[in-house]
Amino acid sequence: MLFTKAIVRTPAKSVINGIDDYANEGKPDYQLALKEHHDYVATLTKLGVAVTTLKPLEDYPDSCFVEDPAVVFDDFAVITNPARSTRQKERELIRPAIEHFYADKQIFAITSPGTLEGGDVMPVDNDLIYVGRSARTNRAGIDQFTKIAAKFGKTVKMVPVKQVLHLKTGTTYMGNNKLLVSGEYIDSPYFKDFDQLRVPAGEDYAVNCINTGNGVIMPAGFPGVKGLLTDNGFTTHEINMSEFSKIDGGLTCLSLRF
Ligand code: CIR
Repeated sequence: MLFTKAIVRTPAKSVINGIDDYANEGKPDYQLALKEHHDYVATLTKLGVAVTTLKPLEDYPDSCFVEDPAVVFDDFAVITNPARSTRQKERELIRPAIEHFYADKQIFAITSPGTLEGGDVMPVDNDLIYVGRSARTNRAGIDQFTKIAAKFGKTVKMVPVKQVLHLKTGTTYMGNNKLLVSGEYIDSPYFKDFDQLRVPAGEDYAVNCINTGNGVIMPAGFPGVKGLLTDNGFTTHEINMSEFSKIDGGLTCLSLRF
């Protein structure tokens, strides 16, 4: 197993008003989003992950995307500083759950003018962490994060994010030097040392996958990516993500994994 625990937050009814900067496919259906979220939790659980489910927060439409307000590692956690005003308070609201699991460990925080969202943080093996410089994560945020990570022997490499929301909207790490890449990250010099699994055109959304170490969770309906993963020796588990994709959310965004 690459992680044994996960924190998720049930979508609130307000999820229909989540930020939609990219997808432009209409509003999510609340009931269907709930069902998809339920299937997500069930799949994690089936794969041996102990899932903690936090209560929905009506005042925060994007609060089910718990990956963004915190970043968690084995030995420390960081409360981030989401860039968009409607997501700012999520940092305070995730804190109690982080304090619960990191009671005997150090918890840090990114502060203004630094901004950083967890969707931009992609740890790989060997104590190396890639962090996207995006519309949501700025230089000051990355500088703060780099200093925190250095205390734990981790190196941060900054990668520009130009065409997608977060770094992990464009690439996710599958372990063993295998990197799923789409769009701007295909053959990118930033990732030249990885064994790149190139997502076929038209299936970019499915680049955002989770390797549990016990099977890869991927969005349903992307046969090219499924084939790519299967050919590389991964067992896949598909989840319908139709409603979260309408508000730019991928699989990784829906959990904190540690
Ligand atoms: C947002 O725009 O903030 C949300 N609608 C989607 C957040 C997706 N999070 C992620 O990729 N880690």
